[in-house]
Amino acid sequence: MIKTAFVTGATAGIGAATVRALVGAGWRCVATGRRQERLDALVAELGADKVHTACFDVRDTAALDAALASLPEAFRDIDLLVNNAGLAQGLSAAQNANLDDWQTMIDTNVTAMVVLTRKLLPQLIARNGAIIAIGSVAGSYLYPGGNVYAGSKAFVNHFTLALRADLHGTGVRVTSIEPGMVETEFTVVRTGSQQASDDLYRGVNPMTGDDIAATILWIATLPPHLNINRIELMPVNQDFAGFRVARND
Ligand code: NDP
Ligand code: 8X3
Repeated sequence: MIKTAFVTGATAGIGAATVRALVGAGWRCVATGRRQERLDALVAELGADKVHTACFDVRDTAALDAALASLPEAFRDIDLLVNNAGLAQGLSAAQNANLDDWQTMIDTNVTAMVVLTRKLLPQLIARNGAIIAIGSVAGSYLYPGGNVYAGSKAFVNHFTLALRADLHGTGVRVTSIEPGMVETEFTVVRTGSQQASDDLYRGVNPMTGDDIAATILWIATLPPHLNINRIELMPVNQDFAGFRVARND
């Protein structure tokens, strides 16, 4: 039987790669994001029988409800929710940060993610489905300027693990994927600068959206008795040694 995934943030980076990987393995995907032309390109590439698109802002609950209500029959029964849409905005220290950036990250990474998850849980339970969320190493290892992004990703990591406890006995599998540096549009969005993004990833040999998508596909296709709780990935050239001291003299 063909399975169906609901992938948020499918217009770029990890989400777009995930749709390609899942469709390549025979799945159907509901692909979401705010850029219709990117969604249209996925359909042109992969086929309307494999990809249904829903163009909306995940922070807009009414638009989410409309998108869910208008899913065509072939895409209505969701077996896998990939909670991927998210962003960082800014790298300022907390004391200088822009409050609108903070609100945007909380609304997108936290609030929209829990709302969508809550809405899909009944049918995921009914179908013995699965949830895979893209948290981040930023939720575990802190760095200057991470502040609200780090907090929002710690929330994603922990909320996802907490779901496992509530879903005990339902057969629903839940996984928190926590990547380090993946070269996508993430840093362009965070900084507003392609140059800043190029500078960050230069010489690092960072992970790619395809690397994370392959991990998602692997987890999604494991035997149903097996649950990967959390998985942390980094490029070899990134690590987590981050302690600093400030001296008073
Ligand atoms: P990209 O910027 O390439 O992709 C982000 C995706 O999220 C886009 O498809 C974007 O779609 C979507 N999105 C953002 N805001 C909204 C919104 N309000 N409504 C609907 N869709 C939205 O970044 P990545 O692929 O790297 O990021 C995917 C996830 O991975 C994020 O949650 C990020 O925090 C996480 N992550 C990324 C890492 C990295 O190093 N890149 C590392 C660890 C985690 P659109 O703009 O069209 O709406
Ligand atoms: C982003 C991961 O390592 O670029 O979630 O901060 S990192």
